[in-house]
Amino acid sequence: MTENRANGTAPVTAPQHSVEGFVKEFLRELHFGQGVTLARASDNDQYLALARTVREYLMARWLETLRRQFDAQAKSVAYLSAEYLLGRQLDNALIATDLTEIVEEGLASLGIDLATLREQEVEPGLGNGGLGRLAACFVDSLATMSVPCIGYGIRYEYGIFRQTFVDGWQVEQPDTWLSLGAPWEFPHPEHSVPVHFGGHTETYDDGGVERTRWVPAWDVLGVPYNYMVPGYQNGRVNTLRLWSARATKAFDLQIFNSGEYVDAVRAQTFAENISKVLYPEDSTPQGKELRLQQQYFFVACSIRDFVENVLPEDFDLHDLPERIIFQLNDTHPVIAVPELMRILVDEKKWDWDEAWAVTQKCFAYTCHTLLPEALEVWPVELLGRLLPRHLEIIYRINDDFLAEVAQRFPGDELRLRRMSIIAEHPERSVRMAYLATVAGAKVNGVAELHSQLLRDKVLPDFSEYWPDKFTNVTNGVTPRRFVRLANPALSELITDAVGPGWVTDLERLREMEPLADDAEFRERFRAVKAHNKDRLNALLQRRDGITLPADAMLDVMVKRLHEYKRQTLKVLHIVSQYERIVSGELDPTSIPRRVFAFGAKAAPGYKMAKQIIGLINHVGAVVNTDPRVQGALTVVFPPNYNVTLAETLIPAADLSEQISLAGKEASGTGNMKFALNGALTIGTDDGANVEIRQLVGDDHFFLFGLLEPQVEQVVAAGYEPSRYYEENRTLRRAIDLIASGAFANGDRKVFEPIVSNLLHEDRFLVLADFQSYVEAQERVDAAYLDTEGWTRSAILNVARSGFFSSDRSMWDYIDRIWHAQPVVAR
Ligand code: 7GP
Repeated sequence: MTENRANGTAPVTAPQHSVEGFVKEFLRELHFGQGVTLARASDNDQYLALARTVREYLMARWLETLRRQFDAQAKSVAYLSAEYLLGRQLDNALIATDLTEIVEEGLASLGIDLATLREQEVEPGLGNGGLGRLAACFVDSLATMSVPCIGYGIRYEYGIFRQTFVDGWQVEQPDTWLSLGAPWEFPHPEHSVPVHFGGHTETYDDGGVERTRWVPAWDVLGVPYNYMVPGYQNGRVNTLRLWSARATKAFDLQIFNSGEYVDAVRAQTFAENISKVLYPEDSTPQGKELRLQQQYFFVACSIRDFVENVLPEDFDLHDLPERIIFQLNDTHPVIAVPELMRILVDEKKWDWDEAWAVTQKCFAYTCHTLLPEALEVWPVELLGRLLPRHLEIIYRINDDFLAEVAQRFPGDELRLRRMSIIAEHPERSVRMAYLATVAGAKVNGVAELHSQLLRDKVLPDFSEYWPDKFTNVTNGVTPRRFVRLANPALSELITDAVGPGWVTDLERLREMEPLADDAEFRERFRAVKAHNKDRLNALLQRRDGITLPADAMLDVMVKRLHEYKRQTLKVLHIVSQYERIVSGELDPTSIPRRVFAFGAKAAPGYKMAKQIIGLINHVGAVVNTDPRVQGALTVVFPPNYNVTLAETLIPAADLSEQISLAGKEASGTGNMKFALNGALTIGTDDGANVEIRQLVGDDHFFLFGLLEPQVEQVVAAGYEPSRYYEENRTLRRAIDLIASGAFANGDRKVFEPIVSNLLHEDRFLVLADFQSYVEAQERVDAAYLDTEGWTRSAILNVARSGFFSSDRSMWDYIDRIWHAQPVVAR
């Protein structure tokens, strides 16, 4: 019996929703939970007691939600994701329960400042970037929409590294997010699940039927940790279940018995390594064995958990597709496909075809990339060693599939080779995206352009073979965290204008449109921006000792550091403005003062990305202190960009930089957060920028750069970046300045790799787009000088971006892929 089956017990009631009720509970938690008196409590004690108090308010709803979902026998979404970039939990729980004011007042009555306690929380950074944050937005939306969902993932002991700068260069520190206590998690070791690895397979006679069984060599335990996913003020709380690896008893006993105490303890560490650390690569996976162990570990636990603990005991698995859809968040969980087949065929002893028919209905696959190097492949040697039975199953899936293709396209050998799940070169390996496509009921991209390119360029044979399998669901972001929580001042203004309903029905922002023409409203909107800039300034001073200049345009580029995202293009623009100022060509008082804010982590092994971080910081050090600039340009790069920083940075932004090479950014979700918070976008025709521009209108968006088909042509014609260098004087002078060592105390070698890459390779066409970018930035400057016009555009960006709510994304998934339904009150 698990908590999922809880029913028929006495009702659980939440503490009283009042200041007195809260204070009573809070003191009880402090005294009996933390074991301290108020007088002796540290900030951390107070924070932990507060977190536990707030979660008490959610507990009754959680139990009630589980009971209702169980009773309704409703279809659930099992979101399988190796990453969840959640952000801090406290504030989200407070807005979901509508407790913020009560808590503020209650704490104040005890002489405690809520803001101080908020700062104690270390966000669970269990993701790298867009993919992980999207998963967090999706589970938030499903809870708010009352749709049954379990988010399954890994409880990494160390999340994404903490970034520091030493002399401007990135240095990684471990993220010890659990070290001061983890008040939001509920471990359930009694529901641990064993997971097996290695060994071999053998066949045996099962009453005249030949069957296969897997004889694994070692195993670990998956311990579930449950987290609450509260819906917004709707009385629902869904579950996020993250798995942590532990050594099994059998594992260490064996060695203990042999008297090897030290080896036994070491073996335990070996098992627990599986959930130790998040791989910090984003969009360029490393084919590391531990990563495959992580992937299999969490999906094996999750499927077992759903089948054995969530479903009723007597459930007939033939009906599985009516009760579950496993949504594969990129290819990381795809090993779930052969795992379900193994359970049905080897353990439940079903026929292959019967099992395959059910399996195909239980999975759907979302692709999040267009970069060929980001498509996961696993060497057959590795997969076979770690999961021998799964490899056999994959071979069989592939054989059956290719036989089918051969029937439809007789004699088309090349096609078979192209479509095979097994690649032969450069080494024999399993193409996980192909496996996901063959097994999935649906395959989707994450923005219109991306889904189209996915069909036409990444999986063309498959989309020809199964045209109906492919669909699009444009990404979205949760308005709870990214507007309501992150931008209270704007939220108040919006609520004044359209009422409170927008938080769960974001299209209602449209009703604000006429107010763009109201001078008084524009004044209030500007006051909100100014307030948010003050708030950012205060945070950066506290956090990093950075002071922002007053009255400057805030131009922001925050996202992972990747060459395709083209942070280098923005640096070149900054350097060229600087060069033009110091050479006397540009009068610094003739342009609006700008702060160029960056936030970006580089994968620790990605050398070029780390170089670019060094360059940004070194350019900043020179530009910010050169008196000739007269404060017209300021570069700031606060380290360790994360969800928490985003929540203060994005609401303050005037300009959002979305400047990837067309055809490379699958969607982007930062772009949506900025538009919703009233920043204008300068961007290429890429990912969801395309849809943002269509919705907000060309007049309120600064478009530049080659279009995707043009990129193809330029590359096909033999792209020569040096030609742009030679022909464009501004560009040449900017690059020369970097090459001269001006940003490295005269040392020409420091940034030589960047310069030479730009001049001789430039895979992402930075130089080709430079001129167009500079011209768009000139339009930005001119537009910003027209204060009223700019504000009008900013308001229209907010009013027209309701489409980008992740609630809408969820309805699209439900409609096109999942066919699940909300469970409403009985
Ligand atoms: C990202 C994409 O780069 C971004 O464009 C998209 O908005 C986001 O997913 C959510 O769909 N991809 C990743 O973060 C990632 O790790 C692995 O992709 C293939």
